[in-house]
Amino acid sequence: MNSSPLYPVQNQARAAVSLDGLWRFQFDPKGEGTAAGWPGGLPAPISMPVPASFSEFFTTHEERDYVGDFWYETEFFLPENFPEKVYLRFGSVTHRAVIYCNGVEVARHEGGFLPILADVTDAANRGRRNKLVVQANNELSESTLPCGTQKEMPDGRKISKPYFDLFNYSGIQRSVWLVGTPKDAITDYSLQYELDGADALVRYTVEGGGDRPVQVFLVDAEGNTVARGEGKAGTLRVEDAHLWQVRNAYLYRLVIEAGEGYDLYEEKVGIRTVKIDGHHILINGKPVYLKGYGKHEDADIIGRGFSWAVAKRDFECMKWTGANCFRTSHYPYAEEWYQMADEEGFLIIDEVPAVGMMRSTRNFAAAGTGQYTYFFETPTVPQLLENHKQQVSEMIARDKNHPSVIAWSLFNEPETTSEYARRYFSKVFAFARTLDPQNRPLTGAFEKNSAPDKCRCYDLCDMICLNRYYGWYISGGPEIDEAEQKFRAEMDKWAAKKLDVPFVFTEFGTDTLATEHKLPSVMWSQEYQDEYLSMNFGVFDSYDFVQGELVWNFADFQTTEGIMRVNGNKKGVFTRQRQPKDAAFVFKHRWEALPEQYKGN
Ligand code: CKX
Repeated sequence: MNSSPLYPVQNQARAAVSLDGLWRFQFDPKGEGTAAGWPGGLPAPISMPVPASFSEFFTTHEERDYVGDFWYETEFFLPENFPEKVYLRFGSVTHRAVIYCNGVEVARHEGGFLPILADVTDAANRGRRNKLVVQANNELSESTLPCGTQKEMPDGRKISKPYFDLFNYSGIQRSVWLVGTPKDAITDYSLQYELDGADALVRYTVEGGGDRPVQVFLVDAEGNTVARGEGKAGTLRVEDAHLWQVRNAYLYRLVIEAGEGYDLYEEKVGIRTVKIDGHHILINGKPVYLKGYGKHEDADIIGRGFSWAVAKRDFECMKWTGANCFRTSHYPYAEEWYQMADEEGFLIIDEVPAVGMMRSTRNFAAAGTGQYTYFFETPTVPQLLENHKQQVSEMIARDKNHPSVIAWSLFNEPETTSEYARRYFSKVFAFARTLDPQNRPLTGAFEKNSAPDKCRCYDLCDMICLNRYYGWYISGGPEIDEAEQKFRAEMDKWAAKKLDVPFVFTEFGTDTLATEHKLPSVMWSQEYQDEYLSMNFGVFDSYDFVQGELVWNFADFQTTEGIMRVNGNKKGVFTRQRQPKDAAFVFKHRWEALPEQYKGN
């Protein structure tokens, strides 16, 4: 992000015009575009919808699996009477981008899952159409997030070799806005909550607005102003506060005004506290057991592109199973997901795109084998660390005001058994601890190699998240009883450590084909998925410190091709078309019966 993290709004002081629609697009396999003058306009473009991943539209391997530079282009009209400052705001461009307005570079950004704000006040012409060109690139490396590499084929074409288990979808996958603000705009705000009997104290800070007087109003759902503050920092007392609760959300509107209507920013906010107390995760002082999913932004045709329709269906399916939480595995999602979670009372573990920190293109198979790849011992680590910190800070800046966000996940399944990893993650955690005004818990998801007697990093976490596949990658099918013994043996070792933190399973699951039934069960059948789940539930229920279960995955999703992937990862509880497998009914049965405060005493 290049400055203000605020989501675009439209009001008497600000403009927000959507630039979503049909753009133009061109591949640049030799990386010649910049020298050939493409920043001023593309020579031979085809049409391309925005937002969407480009891959799923094409009918050839070369286009679908394309790796390298690619360009987008569109025009926008800038009205004469638009507010003084003019920005282009991209929800994200994957994985990196240079933005040009009328041929002039206005922004560049590393990282494919967080916003880019380009100031085009000088570059854009009022009363005219303006050309907007984006140079993007989707190559992976060990110094950028997520991690991976590419392979050059005999014909010179590159293909992606991710160290992670999701298709390397790329493009302009989130909405693009033309944003207008006053010159001394409000650029950010932060909130902290404290409950005082039936009242709530809301501490706020506001940035921007120049020297103008700032006023802050809190307006309830009926439109009544319930608290008012003056100045750029202050405390609002909300009498008899209506709290935002798990699966029972209540949202106020926070209105910030600088000067007399000079600038106005407003957003929905929810009053709630988040705290870890021993083994418990407390929301508003009450323990909550996390029930839900590891997800992906992934759907037919649009790939990783944001769609309100897909998000709506996903929330309806999640609610139907009785879930209350999801992890944004393995990257921060489009902001609209968090807005919907705020409305629905869902809890989010928000994850930075630190996935693939183990040098393996099949790390799911390597996990648990003890394989060690010296990942944190290479010369590119300092640059990786800088990128990691940058993305943690952009994620927290973007998402800090969402009541749905209850924890920050700083990695998924890295190597954690060496002193090098320990040094690396100590720095990431120490940095992250300085960023969140609400001091939400920090965590990360550990795979099986991060065993209780080997892992050097678990004590950095306020809550320990485990990804475990006993009965799938380890001792599957006829060996499921042995899987359970091994699983319990590991859990006993964690128990023996007497760690005073909650544990949450952030992954467990089996690949299951929706077409496959077999009695007695075999691996990949729906019957096996159900048997595996009941074994896992038995283990979760035996340990008080297990305070949540997020199954892998909400829905089947696309991955790189391979002998262990049948047109993608099939661990979905729902199909990729969001229809239930048998397991969805198993979860519905269990989660509807489990009280929100399960294991709360
Ligand atoms: N965890 C043993 C990371 C996810 C994968 C999942 C899987 C692995 C398992 C690690 O991104 O999809 O293999 O299903």
